[in-house]
Amino acid sequence: GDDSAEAIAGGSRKWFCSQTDICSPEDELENGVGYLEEHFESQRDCRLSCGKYGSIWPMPTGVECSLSHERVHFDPWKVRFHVVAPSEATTQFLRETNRLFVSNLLKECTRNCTLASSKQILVRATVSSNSLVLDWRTDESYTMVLRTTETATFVDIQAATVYGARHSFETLSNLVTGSVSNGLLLVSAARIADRPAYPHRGVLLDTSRNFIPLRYLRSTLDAMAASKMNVLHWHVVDTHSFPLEITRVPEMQRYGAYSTSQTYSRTDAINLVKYARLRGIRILIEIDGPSHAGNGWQWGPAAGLGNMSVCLNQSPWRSFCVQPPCGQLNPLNDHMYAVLKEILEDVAEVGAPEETVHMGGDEVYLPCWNNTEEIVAKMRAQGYDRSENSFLRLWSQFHQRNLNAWDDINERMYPNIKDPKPVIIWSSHLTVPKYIETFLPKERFIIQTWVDSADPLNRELLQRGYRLIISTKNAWYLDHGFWGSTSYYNWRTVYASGMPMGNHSSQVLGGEACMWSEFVDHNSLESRIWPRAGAAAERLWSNPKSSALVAQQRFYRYRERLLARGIHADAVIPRWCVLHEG
Ligand code: CP6
Repeated sequence: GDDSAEAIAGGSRKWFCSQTDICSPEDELENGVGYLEEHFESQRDCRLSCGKYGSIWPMPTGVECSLSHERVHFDPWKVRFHVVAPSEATTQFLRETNRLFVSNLLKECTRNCTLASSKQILVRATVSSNSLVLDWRTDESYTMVLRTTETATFVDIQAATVYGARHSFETLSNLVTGSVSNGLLLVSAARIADRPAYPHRGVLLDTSRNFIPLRYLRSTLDAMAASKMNVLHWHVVDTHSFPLEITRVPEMQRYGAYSTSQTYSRTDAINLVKYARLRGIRILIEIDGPSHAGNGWQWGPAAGLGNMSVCLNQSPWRSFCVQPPCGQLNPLNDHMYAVLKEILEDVAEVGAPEETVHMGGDEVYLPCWNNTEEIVAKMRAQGYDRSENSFLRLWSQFHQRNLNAWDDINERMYPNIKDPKPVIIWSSHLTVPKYIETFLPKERFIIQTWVDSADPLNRELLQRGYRLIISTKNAWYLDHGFWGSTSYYNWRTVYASGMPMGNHSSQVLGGEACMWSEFVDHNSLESRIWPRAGAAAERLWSNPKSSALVAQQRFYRYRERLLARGIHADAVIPRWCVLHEG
């Protein structure tokens, strides 16, 4: 690496390609280590695939990572897969993911991919488990050994599950690190052992404030798959609109959708779950409540069910909620619980058998209940005073009743799953240390926190034994920078946001980058999420110590791959920097 370091330090614009193996342990330089110049069409290609991890994003965790400095011509049409899996279902899964792999790589070829000089790529993927379960316990690890001989390139992949195997295909596609006039270049040898640091690597997508057409949910899943993210937290409904069809309660969508076309049918949702799983992604549906619920719930009085939601459209909204048009479920209306249970039944049917639900719980505004005569009167009749504690009790009973309903549904629908499923709720004043142990058992409630990174809450909840999902609002709220804050929320801010306890707590399940949709719809969705969510993806997959500066060229290449796959990801830096900066 000395020669190339010198060349850069000396400000030379001529690319100098050293013979240094990019993964030798003594090589501390991630950038500025070059390869055989003649393999690359341009200096730029060469620079972008330099470094210990080539252009792999997210960076692998394996100590065994080593890549060759040499490249071979690569033609996606010449890839042959041999799948060794223990069942028909897992074999079928892998065949389908192999097709995705090839079609993604064909998109990388800007010109003709077919090169007479490229050899066959023989990929053997061995999966040992016949389980297709995808949850926080799924083993997503894999190992990959790639070598090139006179006749062919051989890739040997071992994974416990099909999900680990599909991640290895993403890594393999990352080993395509450059182009020549007539096709692509593949690293000629590699040895990688890789597994995620965190089992929950998510994107939250809000489809209530503004409707997001189904094909953009799929494009979000495509980009997540490219980033080895594995949870789409679908914030499908909120107070603004209720686009999701609930077959048991068609009123929800009829009263709540913006229009008949701005809807998701049950079949849409089921197909989306299938689409996601093939990409190694769970779909975790959130039915937010008791706050953030209004439109869709208005039909109660006409049906003789009373007010299931209160405060909707009240004015001035600041007296009733944190964001218009308000709307908060009535915790003393039994019909509301019955309807919610039917909604949860639909949710359970749409999702995978092992999937759980997100119950919301965010931003409950106690003055809403306190300013609603119907609720105050019922509280009085049931012996509640109007102290904060009474309202907190009502609120926690809301979550407890829904948890009981969820347990009921799962026992009936999925009797083979013995462990009760934990549910997720947002951090709030119910989840502060002072109250949480009174209201929410740690075995059943996982807390998704969205406090600023300096807030002690994460540490305090971990000490009390809670499992957490981290969505640091001052870094991982992708709507920031566009409203609510004047700070500059670029990808470096996302990348720099640390995980509590480093990688040392198994109670930290992972995190989510959040795309709230007040000020985004399908017209700008992709560029607002990507590539920034990819910075979170690397935090969650390998949580490297290295800085954004060091990761920058690799991230640039990641963004180019997203573009090739049809994702309209934002620019990372001026192109000039890639051409001229080390
Ligand atoms: N919607 C819901 C939101 C937010 C939350 N829940 C939110 C709050 C503050 C900011 C951004 C988003 N729009 N349902 C909080 C979890 Cl700054």
